Amino acid sequence: MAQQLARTLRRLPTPEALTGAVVHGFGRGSAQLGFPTANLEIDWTDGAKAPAAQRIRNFVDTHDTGIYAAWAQVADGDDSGIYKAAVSVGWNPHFGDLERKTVEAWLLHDFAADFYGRTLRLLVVGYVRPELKFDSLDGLVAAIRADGDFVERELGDAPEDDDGFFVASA
Ligand code: ADP
Ligand code: RBF
Ligand code: MG
Repeated sequence: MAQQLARTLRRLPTPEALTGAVVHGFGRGSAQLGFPTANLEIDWTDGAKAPAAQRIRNFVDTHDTGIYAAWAQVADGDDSGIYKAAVSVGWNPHFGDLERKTVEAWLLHDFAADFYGRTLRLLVVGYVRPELKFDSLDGLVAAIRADGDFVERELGDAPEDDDGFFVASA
């Protein structure tokens, strides 16, 4: 059932460049689902913020919740490669216990180590599908795997218009 989920890549008018710290979530990604997701720090306070924090807030406040396709880089980590990522934005309705939206990126790459506290750069290029509640955990797991396959297939070899957003690798 989950595999029949309709996916299209709806390109954003201009890619969204998001830069923020990787924070801890519920620890559910790897443990329960088998997919680690790097959760982006979001500043929920009102008032003035640094430009990067403001950009993340604007993104979650104005964009549809759902699954997005992105390019991603842990610029200050041991592995600063630029990789494709399937990004979940919203409420994780399958679990239904979030008090705030999250932005979580599953980078389609095997990292040798965790990168909590590092800076994640996300260039969000398109919308894939809405977030859903599934009949079972297996349904959600199958959908996430298929999202990864979809993003892997739909994005090219390298970001086309990153405008110098990604930091050059050493
Ligand atoms: P949490 O709920 O704390 O986000 P997860 O189980 O989702 O826990 O694991 C996420 C962490 O795993 C990330 O913050 C990152 O440090 C690490 N990680 C390792 N490989 C990846 C990857 N390919 N994509 C995303 N995060 C990864
Ligand atoms: N959570 C949902 O509740 N419904 C979804 O449809 C959903 N799709 C996801 C797709 C991808 C590619 C990723 C990485 C996550 C998705 N999630 C979804 C979020 C998932 O519940 C969350 O990453 C884990 O709970 C760990 O925080
Ligand atoms: Mg996570």
